[in-house]
Amino acid sequence: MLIMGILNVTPDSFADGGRHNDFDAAVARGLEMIAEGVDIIDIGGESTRPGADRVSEAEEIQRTIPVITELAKHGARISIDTMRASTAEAAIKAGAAIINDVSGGLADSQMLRTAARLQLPYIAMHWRGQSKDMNSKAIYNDVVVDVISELQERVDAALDAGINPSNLIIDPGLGFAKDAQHNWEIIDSIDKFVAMGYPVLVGGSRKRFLGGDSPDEREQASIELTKRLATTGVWAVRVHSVKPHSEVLTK
Ligand code: PMM
Repeated sequence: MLIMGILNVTPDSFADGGRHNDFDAAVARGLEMIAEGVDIIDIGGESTRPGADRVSEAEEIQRTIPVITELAKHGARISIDTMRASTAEAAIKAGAAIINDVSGGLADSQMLRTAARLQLPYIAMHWRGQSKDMNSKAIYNDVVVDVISELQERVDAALDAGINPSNLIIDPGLGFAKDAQHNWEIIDSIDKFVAMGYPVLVGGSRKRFLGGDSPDEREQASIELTKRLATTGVWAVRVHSVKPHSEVLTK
């Protein structure tokens, strides 16, 4: 299982916001992750925590592109965490190799076609709407059945847009329009997502459903989750700390 290290270059992300919001600190953290053996560095300039406001395209590009350019020079495999086709394209030009779109192509009508044209891996996450009001959309008949069917719609849209099936990666979107119970039900049935036939990425690290009062208190639960997912056929986990997660994978 691969480790995707989170590098949010945002002043307001829920877990590490404010700590890496300048260029030097972001690059330093990226280099540290490379030294720790990270497989992919996921760089984002727009917070998606519940209730977050959107940032402008210019701001998103200004935050992420210099950091991508610098870390790509050091040989890092980089994904760009963006819902915007324009930002994705700029990031790819700067050296990113994967597009991580939390909206699965729903936020920007140009995204799927852009990803198809760029012929690079594209991560489609399950999403029901912008972070501002996503918590009100956490209503399901059967969360596993519903999320799989909505994710399958995004898979079909991606393939229709010309994305090569070998470039498609799926993600159930833990914490996005889902309450704690929903997230745990998805984790309990993660094999059903794996059975959809595409590599599965899971991003649970330090999210609220893990319990605890602060993101740091959720660290231990995050590591436990990685340990649990390691034997399920999941392709990669998206995590804040790299070393503790790679350690449980090698044990
Ligand atoms: N979660 C966040 C942001 N981007 N991307 C994917 N593919 N999957 C996720 O679960 C995901 C994501 C929110 O967490 P953050 O604020 O720590 O980045």
